[in-house]
Amino acid sequence: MSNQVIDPNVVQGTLAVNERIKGESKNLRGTITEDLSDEITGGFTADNFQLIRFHGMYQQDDRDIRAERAKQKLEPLHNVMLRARMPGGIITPKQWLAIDEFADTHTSYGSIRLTTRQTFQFHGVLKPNIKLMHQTLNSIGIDSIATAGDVNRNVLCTSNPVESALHQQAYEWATKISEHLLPRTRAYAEVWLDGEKVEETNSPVEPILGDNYLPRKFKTTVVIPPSNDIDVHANDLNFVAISDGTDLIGFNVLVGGGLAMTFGDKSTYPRRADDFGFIKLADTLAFAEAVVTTQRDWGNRVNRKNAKTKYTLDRVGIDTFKSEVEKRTGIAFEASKPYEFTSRGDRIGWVEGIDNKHHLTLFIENGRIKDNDQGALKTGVRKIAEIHKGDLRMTANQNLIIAGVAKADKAEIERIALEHGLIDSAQSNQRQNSMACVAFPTCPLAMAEAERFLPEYVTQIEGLLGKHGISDEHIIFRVTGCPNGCGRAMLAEIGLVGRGPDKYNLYLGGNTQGTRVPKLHKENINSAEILTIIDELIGQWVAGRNEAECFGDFVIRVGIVAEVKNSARDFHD
Ligand code: SRM
Ligand code: SF4
Repeated sequence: MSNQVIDPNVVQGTLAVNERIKGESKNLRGTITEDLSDEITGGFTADNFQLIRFHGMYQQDDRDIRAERAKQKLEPLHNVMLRARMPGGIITPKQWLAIDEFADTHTSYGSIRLTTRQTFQFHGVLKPNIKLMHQTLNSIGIDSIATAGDVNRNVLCTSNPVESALHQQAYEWATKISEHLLPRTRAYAEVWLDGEKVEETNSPVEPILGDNYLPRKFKTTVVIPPSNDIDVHANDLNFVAISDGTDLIGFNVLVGGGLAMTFGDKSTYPRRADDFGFIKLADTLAFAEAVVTTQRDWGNRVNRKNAKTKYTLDRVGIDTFKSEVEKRTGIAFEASKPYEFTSRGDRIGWVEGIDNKHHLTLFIENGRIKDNDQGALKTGVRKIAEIHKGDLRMTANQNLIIAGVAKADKAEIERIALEHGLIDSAQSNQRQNSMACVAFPTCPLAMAEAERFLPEYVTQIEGLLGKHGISDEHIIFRVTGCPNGCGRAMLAEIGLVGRGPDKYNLYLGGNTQGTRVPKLHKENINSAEILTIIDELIGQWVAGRNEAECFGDFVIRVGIVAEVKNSARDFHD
């Protein structure tokens, strides 16, 4: 009889295919190098299709031309999307100029796409240019290690440049956490940077992530209240900055947020993160590691749809998970310190920091930086980068901050921004508080349009706000092209989730602080039907709201949708 001890917190069963792929990958090397020199296909084969994700890339093709190529008996025009690692989203002007040039010369879309996780993506890089891309990035101090795959992803940090001292400290922790949780394998350097092949003799190679890496993707933030601009409840692990007024003294730790679901599978749901308690600053890395290793050991490796930390917490119980983290650190959580979130959006326009520097937040619709008929945004940002002496900051709302501008340089930067359509005083609050994921044509999982659909649709919502006499107000409105939730519609006051061409589920009832998951109101309806519903609801809100009551609070108070209090129990009710 076997005397193996079965851990009751581990799901038993046949392991998911990805577990074999990771286990056999020689710590993420696979046969990527061999695939790179295969000129017969523009794509990556079998396991390597998954493994390149751990190096920050996804294989894609342009879905607008997929059917046409199939008719011509051609394989899809394979290319890769790259996502850079940028803890806290900070990039220097010199780095910006280099990525701007690469986007022009080596990507099929000629754009830089700012993401909802404070970094940028290149879309449409062909196989012969992939190595050059990594080497170009490396030459300016940027990599794309672990921005995708079953690892800890890009670590977010509140963009706030105003309270510069506190931001600097929080940013340093975001960077330290990112570095601490990175894979230790040298696979990235070997495959992309022609790094020397060194036998990895340590066993395990990955002391924190484990040689099978994590059961699923893992997301971490450092947030500075009262701004919740990085949306903590979308993330597995959050460090809420607590200060004594001047300096950071520690963090409240929130665990188990996440927004994805699968239509028709009630065991999946968007979920808020739970409050575990306060930790001292010096213990931050120990706690980050303990949460990650607990999820590593207890996360579901049988069913990837139930593999994220949010499901582990609901399966084993919050108290069990929390005690395990305390056991692994040898330190108990203290009672949480009080804090409050009051906003989520970026402050578009100029603000002055306590360091007397000026900061200009540019609203970039859907994060797409490109020159086209509507404006020369890309040229404008490049011209600013050519003269700017501070840094640039990508926000988790897909916007860009020109940070640290001296008073004497303000006028010239503003002139360039105005000239290139980067500042538009006619832009409504509604537009500035609306967001969509990428979806078509690059995302292989998209069921409905999102990024290409949003601008015109927001114009129609602006019309409705005008009709009801509240043009200056806004409702947090977000669209995602499928239920994976990349545009964070599952934390919006009005969220649209794509089901098929011009078909969406309509969710209502998130709030302005980002602390509530919305609830399904109507299923599988088209955008015109949704507009009629929104029109009627805005009318009711204007007529019946309490003072300063946001749209999401109103629809719950008057019973249009029920409040989601505990996702596992009541999201699908
Ligand atoms: Fe995402 C997959 C784009 C933020 C949940 N996401 C994808 C892929 C890579 C499609 C794929 O797997 O082939 C999309 C590529 C589209 C393209 O062409 O660029 C994609 N996700 C994005 C971005 C670019 C959306 C954007 O408009 O900015 C965001 C990049 C973030 C980054 O820089 O790392 C992005 N994704 C998110 C978020 C929001 C967040 O993290 O704040 C979520 C919801 C939060 C969460 O994780 O619960 C999110 N993406 C997903 C999921 C569902 C994960 C799950 O728990 O099941 C997938 C699919 C998957 O992993 O299987 C996915
Ligand atoms: Fe693609 Fe869906 Fe994510 Fe949108 S939400 S980018 S459609 S995976």
